[in-house]
Amino acid sequence: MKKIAIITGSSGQDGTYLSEFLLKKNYKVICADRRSARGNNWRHKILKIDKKLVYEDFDLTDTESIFRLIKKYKPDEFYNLAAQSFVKASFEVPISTADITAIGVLRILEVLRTISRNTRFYQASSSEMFGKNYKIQNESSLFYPRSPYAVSKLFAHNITINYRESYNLFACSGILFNHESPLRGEEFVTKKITKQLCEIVKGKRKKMYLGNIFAKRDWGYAKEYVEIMWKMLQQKKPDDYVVGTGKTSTVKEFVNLTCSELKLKTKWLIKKNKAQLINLENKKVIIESNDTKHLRPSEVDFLKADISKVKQKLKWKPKTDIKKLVKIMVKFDLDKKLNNF
Ligand code: NAP
Ligand code: F7E
Repeated sequence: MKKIAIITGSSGQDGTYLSEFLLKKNYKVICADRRSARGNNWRHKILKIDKKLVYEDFDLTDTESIFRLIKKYKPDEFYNLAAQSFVKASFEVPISTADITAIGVLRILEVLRTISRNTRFYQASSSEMFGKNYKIQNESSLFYPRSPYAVSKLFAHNITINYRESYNLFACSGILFNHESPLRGEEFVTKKITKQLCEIVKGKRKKMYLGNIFAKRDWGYAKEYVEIMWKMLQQKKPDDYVVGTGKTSTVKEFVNLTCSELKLKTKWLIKKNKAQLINLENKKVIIESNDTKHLRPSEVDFLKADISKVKQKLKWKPKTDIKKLVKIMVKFDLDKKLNNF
């Protein structure tokens, strides 16, 4: 008998890599998404997994759809990766962000406690919950969320722990730091940088605009982070784990690595908070920073994971550093070669 796993948000970046991972482990994988998210299934097609998955319409704001889905499959494992996941947008649509990203999780937990108590549950928690706590962050660090997204994720995180403790559900949270890949959405800064700088090199774009280039993030490779989601659900006891690389870099450093990968000779001109990146070959400005459109009402300036627990207890550590990650993303955006990502 194949194990059954339901993945919400399966059409997103992590959902796609997790679907591939679980198929390799011989699971029956149920992809629960809004129809609009599925579109032409481009991510699943890139990994050539679209024909192997079972698709179900689903919405985190619709309790009945959650109930029907869980009743139909009684899954062994349930991975909740769906969310309004873009921090900047959460300031524009805070209420729907909370409805999806916070209350959506409670809806799932309520259904599990009512009709499927043996299902093991994974919640996609986020390093954004640490927010303004600017010390290296681990499972016991203080949470200080700085956006409607982060506040919603913190509710989801706490309610997951509460259902574990109150009803003995096997419910775990992975507190994942930023993780990227060629499949990352184009609204996120890493994908925006690699894609748009590739377009500049190919002569398809003149300039790009960024917001705060001094924010620091702990960037890892999404493809290798999905293994840890599965590992958490294979343990004897449910628990929460911080997952990251333990290194941190600024957005500016990510730009520099991308330029160096593209062999672009550049120089930053920095005046106060504003910065411009000059292409030294033709003296043209190719990046303008501090663009108000991309600034947030409140920012998270520093994220860096302490991954001692996951290393020790789950015997997991990241293999891909930021330089290698940039190489993988640039290669994809330059040639659109679909294999081996
Ligand atoms: P993603 O690519 O944005 O995927 C999230 C998916 O959730 C999208 O396919 C989205 O589809 C879907 N979704 C949104 N609202 C929904 C709703 N009401 N009902 C059902 N599906 C809905 O995000 P990701 O990078 O793969 O991240 C996966 C999860 O990990 C998210 O929960 C994210 O918040 C969390 N996380 C990500 C990172 C990271 O660095 N990638 C780090 C920590 C935590 P549509 O909106 O198109 O329907
Ligand atoms: O921003 C700065 C921006 O949108 C990273 C999500 O997966 O990771 C992600 O959230 C940093 C921020 O990711 C631009 O202000 C500068 O400081 O790529 P991002 P995020 O906000 O860190 C966490 C862990 C999640 O859980 C989320 O779901 O880059 N930045 N200029 C910019 N960011 C964007 N998007 N666009 C810019 O032009």
